Amino acid sequence: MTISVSPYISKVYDAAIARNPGEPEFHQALGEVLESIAPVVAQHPEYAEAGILERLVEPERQVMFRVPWVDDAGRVRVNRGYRVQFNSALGPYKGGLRFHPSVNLSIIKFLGFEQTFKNALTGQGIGGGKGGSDFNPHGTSDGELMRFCQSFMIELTRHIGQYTDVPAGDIGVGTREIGYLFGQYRRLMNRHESGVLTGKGLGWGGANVRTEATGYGVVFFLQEMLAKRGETLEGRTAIVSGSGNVATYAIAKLQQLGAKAITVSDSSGYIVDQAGIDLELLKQVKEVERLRISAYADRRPGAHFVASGRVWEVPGQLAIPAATQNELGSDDAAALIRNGVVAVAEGANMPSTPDAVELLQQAGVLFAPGKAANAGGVAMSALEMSQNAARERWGFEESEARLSGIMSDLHAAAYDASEKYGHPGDYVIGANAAGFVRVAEAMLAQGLI
Ligand code: NDP
Ligand code: 2IT
Repeated sequence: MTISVSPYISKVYDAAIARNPGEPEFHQALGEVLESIAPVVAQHPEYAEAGILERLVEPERQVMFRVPWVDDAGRVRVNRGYRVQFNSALGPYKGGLRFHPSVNLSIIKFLGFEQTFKNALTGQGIGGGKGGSDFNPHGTSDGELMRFCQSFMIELTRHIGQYTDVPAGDIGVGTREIGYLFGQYRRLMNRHESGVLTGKGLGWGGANVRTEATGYGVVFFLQEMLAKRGETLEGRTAIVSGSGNVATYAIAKLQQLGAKAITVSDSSGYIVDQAGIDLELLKQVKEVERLRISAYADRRPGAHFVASGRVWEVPGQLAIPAATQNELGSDDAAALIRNGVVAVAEGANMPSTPDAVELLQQAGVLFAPGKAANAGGVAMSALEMSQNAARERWGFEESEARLSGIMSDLHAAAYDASEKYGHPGDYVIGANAAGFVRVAEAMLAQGLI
């Protein structure tokens, strides 16, 4: 993307950097969004007059708290908990909780900032927020995990509610963790408030297709982008990183639509399986037995595990980074381009560095940023909230059809905005612009908030 940024935008950006020192991921997200909405701000002087950008880059509320718990050896452990409530102009704060040792304020703020525009783009009534902890779920027992979740929720309870803030899962937080969190919330509040958390189990308020929604949504978005160029997924080979919730269900949908994912990864390395990833084995290794990904290769003839190197060096026409932020850099983008990649769709949040995005776009590769491509998860969370409020449960097929419709609308909104603001087919500009306008208009209408 080559666009010029106005002095107003530069001033807001510089002030935000100075006010939030030592937060590189937050700075990166600020830079990406502020740069790409420059054409919108140029057409709307009223946004500058109302100080919309100065307000948008400042979270409405940030909570950090101590989470004490006792491990199986009887030792006291202390983690740090976070909830950053970024923007509630469009609805209750909404966004996941991440449990990973790398979690810090910068990461939670970048995620909450991005979430605000992603959620706006879904067209659902949800604001943006994010939370989590530097707790490491790897190597902890089920009892330790439960005690940690209960302690975390004792504090988080004060800040959330179905009309206030509705957390869900993210890295390290799936249905098991949501269960322990929900149980503790219910106990503390003495009310069965289903809509306070999403990603619940199907037997206790969860929604069909929420588990699958992010991965399925990424592939629906990919399908829409390819269709715009008269192409399909059929017969394509995909390079996928990660091996958690998003990666697993992206691979599942690729298979259903006639494409083949040949890689998965985790923080220990990656798997290449030219026959196509065996989904049942992947789920057995990662979800059921919770092993490292190398166990997949031990049990699958023809597959091999690579402990060093980069998954992006494996040739394929599609790429879906679905692990974590900044996992795809400029060398990786160059390798993908060399190997003939046609499209990259971000399953993770901000997995590609700015240099990598620029290289891919310059090479004419279709590029879907996370806030568009992975928005299916949070969109389905909003539908889980609707079902909870109405005490209803929709069937799997109906839910999947709604998800597919939302991803198609979202693709159209991002594409149309890319055209409207002078960069047709640039989904980074399109997604940021479309999401931003919805939030900015609501903030303007609601006065100085
Ligand atoms: P999971 O915890 O289910 O899986 C995460 C995967 O990424 C694991 O394979 C993990 O490997 C790997 N990973 C995590 N951190 C790192 C790291 N620092 N370096 C290398 N590998 C890493 O998480 P999800 O699948 O839910 O989330 C994946 C991405 O998708 C995240 O960026 C998340 O923010 C984003 N996302 C998730 C949504 C959801 O609904 N779940 C919705 C939208 C976006 P290991 O086990 O070795 O850590
Ligand atoms: O990044 C994300 O959009 C999520 N982790 C899902 C958030 C949600 O509230 O479902």
